[in-house]
Amino acid sequence: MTDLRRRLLEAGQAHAWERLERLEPAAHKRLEDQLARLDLALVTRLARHLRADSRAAPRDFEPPELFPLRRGPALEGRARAARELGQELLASGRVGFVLVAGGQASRLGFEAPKGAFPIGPVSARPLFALHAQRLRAATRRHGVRTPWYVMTSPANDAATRAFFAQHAFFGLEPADVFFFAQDMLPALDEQGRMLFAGRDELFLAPNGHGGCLLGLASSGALDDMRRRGLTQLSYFQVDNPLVRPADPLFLGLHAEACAGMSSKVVTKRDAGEKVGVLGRVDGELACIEYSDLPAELREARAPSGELRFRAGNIAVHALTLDFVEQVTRGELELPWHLAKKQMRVVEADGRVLERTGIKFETFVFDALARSPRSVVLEVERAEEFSPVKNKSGEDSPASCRADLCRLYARWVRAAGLPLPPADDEGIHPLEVDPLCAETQDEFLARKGLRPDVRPTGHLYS
Ligand code: UD2
Repeated sequence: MTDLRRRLLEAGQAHAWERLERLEPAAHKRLEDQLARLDLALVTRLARHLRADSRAAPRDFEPPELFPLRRGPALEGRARAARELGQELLASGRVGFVLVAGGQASRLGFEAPKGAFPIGPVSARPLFALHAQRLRAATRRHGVRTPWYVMTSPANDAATRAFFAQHAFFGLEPADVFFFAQDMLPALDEQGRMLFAGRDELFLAPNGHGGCLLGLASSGALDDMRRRGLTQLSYFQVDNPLVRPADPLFLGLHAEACAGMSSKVVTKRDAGEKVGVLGRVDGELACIEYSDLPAELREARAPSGELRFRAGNIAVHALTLDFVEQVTRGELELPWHLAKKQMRVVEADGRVLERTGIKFETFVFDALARSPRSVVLEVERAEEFSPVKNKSGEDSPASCRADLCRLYARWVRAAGLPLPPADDEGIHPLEVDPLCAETQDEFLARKGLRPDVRPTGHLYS
């Protein structure tokens, strides 16, 4: 008890001790347990960081070197060799898959885990199911297991596990799905004092998707990966149903370059699109988040008229297991990103107030700077990126479903198959199950395809 008091005082959190002393026994025990589990040294560092937060704008920001989408014969030759290498890696069962699904779907106004959101334009399959189909497709194509490491957060962990169980793991082997919850960190007020969500409860917030690196280590996932003989990880986030986690080209380019961490990018839609951009910051590869990119860089144009900084981050990375182990060994402290928010907090006397609080997050792409080598692969947006983020407008369920239908309509047209009637917006309601095909070439190679004609549209599976 006195030890906790001493540690709280040393950490500048005397108010937490005073609150504890005023609580009745059951509540006292609850808060005491929570405080005892806290890494107070980390809280002290966060509070210090708050006082010293003066992230300077990058001095020198250059576009990254890309493995481009439009390739001449030499690069096409490299791409072919890389594809073969990627296929070998997949077929020898060396690749594991990491999904980050810890965030809340609050911008979508959806109460369940975001992965449970129904997105298939014809099948209404949820995001988790579409990702699972892609892993099943990889299993079928390469004849290997596709271990899947799914990061949740304490807020959605139970619901996520229940959703998988309720859907029989979407046809995957339950033994190949490994859930782990990311850590939570206390939110602080502007003076660096911890805030409370209840009289006997700290205000905790997820530590950002950068937390997945430490989470992989602390949950035992890295040990599991070693036991399975994995060497490469394919990282993706839950909100993009077009993501291709088992892409031989990307995995092959990454392995061939002996890179620690690599990324896929698309050309930004416009200067204002809310994606981070990849670039070299004072010589080091980095992703600058949209909210941190100064307006003159955001709007800057190359002589061709294109955006100068257009390499939009689609949050798809390849990482070697060695690299993840190296960055998580000892003290990995990725830079902290602070988010100032109005928070509903509970004072010691029980009053509920709106106060300004600060949440602390780390971002996985900040690990790029630690990777001695890295590949930045440019991909076609229409084929690989259409995230579900907002309730309406851009990057919404409606825009995402329309993007999926447009892509599949191209394949169906190229195959000379009939299209279902278009709706008022000119969209043909169509869906191709990843188990049927993940690219136009695969679709065209399938013989005797016939759609399942449903009231909602045509489904190829
Ligand atoms: C992210 C990128 C942005 C761009 C875009 C592409 C960040 C900060 N920004 O923007 O640069 O690439 O994606 O779609 O990443 N998550 C967790 N735990 C957390 C926080 C997030 O698991 O504590 C997951 C979340 O479930 C989602 C992903 O990380 O799958 C991205 O999080 P976001 O939706 O907050 O990021 P966003 O869309 O602002």
